Amino acid sequence: QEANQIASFDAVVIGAGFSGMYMLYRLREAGLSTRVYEAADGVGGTWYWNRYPGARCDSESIYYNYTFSEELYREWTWSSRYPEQPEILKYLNFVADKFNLRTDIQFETRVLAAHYDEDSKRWQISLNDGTCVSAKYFITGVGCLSASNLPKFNGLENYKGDWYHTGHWPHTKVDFTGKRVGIVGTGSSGVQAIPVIAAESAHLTVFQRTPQYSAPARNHPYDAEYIREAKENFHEIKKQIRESAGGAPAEVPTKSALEVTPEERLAKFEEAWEVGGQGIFTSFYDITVNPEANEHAAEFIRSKIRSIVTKPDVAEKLLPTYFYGTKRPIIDTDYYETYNRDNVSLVDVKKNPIVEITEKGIRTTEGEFELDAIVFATGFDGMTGPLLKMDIRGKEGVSLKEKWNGGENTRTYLGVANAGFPNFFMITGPESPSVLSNMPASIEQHVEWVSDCIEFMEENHLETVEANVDAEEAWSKHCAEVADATLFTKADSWYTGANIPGKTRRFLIYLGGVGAYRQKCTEIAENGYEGFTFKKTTAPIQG
Ligand code: NA7
Repeated sequence: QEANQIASFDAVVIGAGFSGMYMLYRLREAGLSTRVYEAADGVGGTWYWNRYPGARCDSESIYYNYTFSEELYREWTWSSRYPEQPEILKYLNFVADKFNLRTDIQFETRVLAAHYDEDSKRWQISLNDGTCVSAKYFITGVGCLSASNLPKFNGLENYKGDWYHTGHWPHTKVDFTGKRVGIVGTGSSGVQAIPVIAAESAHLTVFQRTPQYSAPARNHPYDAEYIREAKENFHEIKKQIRESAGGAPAEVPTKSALEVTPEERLAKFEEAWEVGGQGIFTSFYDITVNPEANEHAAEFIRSKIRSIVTKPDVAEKLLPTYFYGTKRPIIDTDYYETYNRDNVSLVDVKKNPIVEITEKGIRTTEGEFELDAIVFATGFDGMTGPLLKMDIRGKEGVSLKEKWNGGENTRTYLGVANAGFPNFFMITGPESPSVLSNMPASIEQHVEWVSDCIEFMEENHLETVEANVDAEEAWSKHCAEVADATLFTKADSWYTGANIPGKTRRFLIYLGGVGAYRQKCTEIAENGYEGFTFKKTTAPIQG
């Protein structure tokens, strides 16, 4: 036991977002003493930090919530199809209040390290206040997109204006009225923020490296009848969420984009465009696997950009060329339309890269742009970033970083466990469906699987569980094979790690679908947790 150890728990969970909150709820139900550590001063995770103008969800709200409690589902009412960040944060606070979760969450506390002690068979968890706690089970609910990426631009320290990162937005209102603002990055965050900042600021300069495909969200308030029906159909919705490929009810495409007539194809794309949301992505089953099918969807969106953006030279700069959908497909509210405003200009930083940040603004090879404020919408070190920010060490003192060998060898068993790391579980870790699904659906599945496994261990007086090396290798290989059959691996995106200089390129998301993945995990548990090794308690059994 370490000198500064102040407490011991059955389980320690990191993060009080969707994952950590539900994990706490389940472990409490199972009678385990549990402590959640959260760096922020409130619950919400992603929805606590990402407060930038225009931040909203791009999964439909009636599916983007918990389904473990029918009472909760009936008590909460979403205002619109794609609610804004404050409403989602309010929902998560509502959940924390309803289930009285805060009493077991320690806020403003960051976990720096977690080391497995082979003698006591417990995790020693070090906190940023210099203390340490121990736990039998160590569970991360740190999300896939919580380690923000601020590229190393020369001279940022000299900049006299204000600068922000979308993933760590201040909690006080940022007022861009009358200001010349620059925004770097046109991923989902940039595309959501650009129209809102453009409307508020004197001038907005967008620094774009890769043009993006985006489709209209067509967000709208829900009417009472729609909400009533959703609540009435709770059980059916829950079943569909759990069995679907993407974690939300959706029409399953049965046709190839190449087997229909050009008129039929166009009609299908037009319909998806009118309905709004991610419909083009799922309009035909081969959009993300067949380059020719993909090109039809890509060209459809390019034709929309040409028709929306009135200045042909600007429209030309906005035309994407990569395989549609292989970077996260974006949905927007007036994104392309914003380039028709007189106070918005677009700078192509692939052609004219950013050289440095100066005292007054951003200098590209084209010249200096004077700016009163800069917004970095430059994304995250996805999937592995949040886990590798901590010093997690398993057996023989081997760290996760060493095991994964800088990304060369990132492998997990089912995205939930790691060989060499007993009693350590990751919620939506690398090689689970995670970010290519409706997140709350994937989170609930993982949390339930992990808490079932823990309950199984407690009932059977088992001391440790650990993934087997061969099971892990087979899962990792399977993940890669599924991904290699698609076009996803070809894009420079945070999906592949290509957005972080020096990061090994690997596709760390399981693409077999949420329903199939759930079935696989359930089967594994039913077969006595195939691929895992349990060890019995050697010490006298207590209580
Ligand atoms: P993304 O999708 O990773 O977008 C980041 C953007 O920043 C993207 O346009 C990048 O261009 C750009 N970027 C990154 N580094 C640079 C540098 N050095 N210079 C210029 N431009 C740069 O992050 P988001 O926050 O928008 O979205 C993340 C996820 O959150 C999203 O997918 C949803 O799942 C929710 P690039 O395309 O790499 O050329």
